[in-house]
Order: sequence, then C-alpha cells, then structure tokens
Amino acid sequence: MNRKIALLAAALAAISLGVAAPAFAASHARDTFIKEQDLNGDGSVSKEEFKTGREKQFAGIDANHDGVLSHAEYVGEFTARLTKRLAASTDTAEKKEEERVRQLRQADVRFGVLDTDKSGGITPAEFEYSGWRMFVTHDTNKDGAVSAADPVAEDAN
Ligand SMILES: [Ca+2]
Ligand SMILES: [Ca+2]
Ligand SMILES: [Ca+2]
Repeated sequence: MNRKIALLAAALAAISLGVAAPAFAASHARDTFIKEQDLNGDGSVSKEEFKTGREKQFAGIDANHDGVLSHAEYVGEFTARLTKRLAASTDTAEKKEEERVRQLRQADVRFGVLDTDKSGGITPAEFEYSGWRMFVTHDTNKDGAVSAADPVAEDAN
C-alpha cells in the first residue's frame, strides 16, 4: 500500500469511527435501559412494566414516605448506589474519587432538571414526566415498548 492510500484509509477509518461511536453509545444506553426496566425478562420493556418500575423506584427513593423526593433523598439514594458500584470497581483510588465527584455533580444537575417547578422536591408527576420522556426517546419505532427492535437514535445517550 502506498503512503497516500494508507493515509486515506486511516482518514476513512477515523470518519467511520466518528459516526459509529455515538450510535454505539446510544445502543448501550438503550440496552442498559432494557436491562434495568425489563421486569419479566422477555427482552422488551412494556409501558406497564416501566410504570410499575418507576413507581417502585420512586417509593425506594422517598425515604420519609411523604410522597415527594427531597434533594437529600434523591442524592442520598444515588450516593448509596454509587458507593457500592465504586467499591466493586478496580480503578485506582484517585480515579474513583474523580468519578465520585463527577457523578455527584451530575446527580445534583439531574435533581434540578427533574424538579421542573424548582420547588426543591420532585413530585410523582415530575418523576413520571421525566420517565416517559426517557421511554419515548428509546421507543424509536413507536410501538409502545422498548426492545432491541428499536433503532437507536444517533443523538440519544
Ligand atoms: Ca418485559
Ligand atoms: Ca420524601
Ligand atoms: Ca419499540
């Protein structure tokens, strides 16, 4: 192979990688979504399954059972899961700390997004709204279920 062709091949490889990477990330996100929400294990997340799962999740986060997720409850529940995940990770202590800080910052941002009316608490309606937006994003073929049959949207992540 002469040098020009080799350069061209490398450039083409870089381009196709650039196109493939977001799709891969999106399909990874879809598959994680299915793994987390597919309660009966048939590989597809129905609307009913998703609704049941989200209600359970809400109840699990609402530690004081007042029907609203406070910032402390939301971040606290996330921190507990994050701590478990980091404990199982083989990364260096330094990397884990970096990841912990980054993830907690993201959880803080997510709380702000979920709390659409900025009341300082997430209501069931707010939680449901964000859930359905996520469901609709993944259900790209609009058949009312999220499965591997849904082509991944390039901009979903
Ligand atoms: Ca299912
Ligand atoms: Ca609460
Ligand atoms: Ca679908």
